[in-house]
Amino acid sequence: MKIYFAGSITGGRDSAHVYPLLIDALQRHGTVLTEHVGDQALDGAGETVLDAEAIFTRDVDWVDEADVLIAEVTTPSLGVGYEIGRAEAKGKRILALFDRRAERKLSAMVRGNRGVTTVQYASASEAVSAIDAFLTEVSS
Ligand code: 6IA
Repeated sequence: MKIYFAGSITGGRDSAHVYPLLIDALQRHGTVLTEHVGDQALDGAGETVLDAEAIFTRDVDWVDEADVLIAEVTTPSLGVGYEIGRAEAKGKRILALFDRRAERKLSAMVRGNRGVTTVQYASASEAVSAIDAFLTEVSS
């Protein structure tokens, strides 16, 4: 299974500490195309090797190639919102994970979207369990 992991970069790295744990869990189910999103050295300036157009083209191709998209949506991100919308338009299964301990409210465009499975977790292990349940269901 090819998995697109989406998480905030330019939107802010406030939730980035949890991304590697989620990526580890995803790697037990398949190939994660976007492991770099969890790179703790990546700051809000994003990748410096590629220009913005190259990043966009590559990421859109990967969304289209992926079987599923898993998005960590606690820190709001234009890029993650775009990727969710594109994955939905392409008929992909989508899981959105939101940390309900955060002092934020999740956008109705995710929360109210029946095309997105949303799980509001209260610990990293709850988020990992949600990933395991979702991907087991998707691949059955
Ligand atoms: O709007 P955001 O940057 O928070 O969007 C994050 C999402 O878009 C992630 O899920 C990535 O897949 C993708 N993305 C956005 N920017 C980048 C990036 N560098 N490098 C890799 N993936 C990205 C941004 C550099 C830019 C300032 C020129």
